[in-house]
Amino acid sequence: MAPLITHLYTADPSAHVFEGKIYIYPSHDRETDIQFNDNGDQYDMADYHVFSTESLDPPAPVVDHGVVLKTEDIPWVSKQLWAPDAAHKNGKYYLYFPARDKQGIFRIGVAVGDRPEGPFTPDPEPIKGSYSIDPATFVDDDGEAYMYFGGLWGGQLQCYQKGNDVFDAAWQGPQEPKGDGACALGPRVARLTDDMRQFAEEVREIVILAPETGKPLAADDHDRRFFEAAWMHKRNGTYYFSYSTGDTHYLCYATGSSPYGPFTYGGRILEPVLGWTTHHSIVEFQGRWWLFHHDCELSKGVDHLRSVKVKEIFYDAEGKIVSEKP
Ligand code: FUB
Repeated sequence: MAPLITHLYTADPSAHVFEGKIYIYPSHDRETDIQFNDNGDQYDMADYHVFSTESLDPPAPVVDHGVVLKTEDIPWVSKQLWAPDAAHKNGKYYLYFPARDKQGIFRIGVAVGDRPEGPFTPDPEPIKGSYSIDPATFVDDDGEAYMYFGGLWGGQLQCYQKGNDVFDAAWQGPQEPKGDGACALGPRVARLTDDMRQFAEEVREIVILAPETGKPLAADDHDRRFFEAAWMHKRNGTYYFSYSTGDTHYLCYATGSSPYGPFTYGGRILEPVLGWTTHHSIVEFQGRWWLFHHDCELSKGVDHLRSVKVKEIFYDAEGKIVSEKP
């Protein structure tokens, strides 16, 4: 499978169908002298481009709409524009992005525009009460919008074990709960206000259950526990929460009957790719379902120089995600 975009390095693709086209909101990877570490410092991105295409099969050219937002334009940001997402509601388009604030703490910001390809004007402050990384926004059939977010290690999710408002600096870096009896830390969700610019409620932790026990996944279950890259899609009334397992490099999903969960682990969507990170989105386009993801083939394995790809996915009769047409 060839990369969709070859003139830039792009990663963490959030794909949406707006105005009958596919729009892709990815991270824009760049070269850096920063040494690789497990805190992710080498992912030192400084702006966002938006891309669009009219067809995936047969493939049509992917249009680069240029830079739509950059670090210098966002008053609260110090560095690291990581995985973004976008949403459309009330005639406006919203670009959500995580970045480190001036104190080095990841927050989530929003920028607003009139068109899917931007330009986007950032709010001067991050979303109040936001923390960690990888926002994914889902607008449900009833018009309510939810933001899913969170990421372990460099993403700082493990620093909030004492509460949403308590950043515990002792947990910074590549660490997380472990050992007998420890439950995996869950991704977070909050409903958004009608104007899509704030949380409408206290942030909640999502529980992912092991199907064989009905109990929350264990912290040591690195093949299945949430690490980062939250995504939500809905099919036939079922909510599919998907995510990366980080250090075991799988894309997995879990299903439930409410946008808040709990979700029951359902299986893998993608096996490990070349490169440390794996991150994705799932979107229905022209009656078929597509997995956007990234790998490091174009950079020949440089972990922080990634490229966006797409492949079709399928569902079996029970609604399980499968990679071949049943
Ligand atoms: O692109 C920077 C980070 O790498 C993202 O926020 C994570 O999901 C991982 O893909």
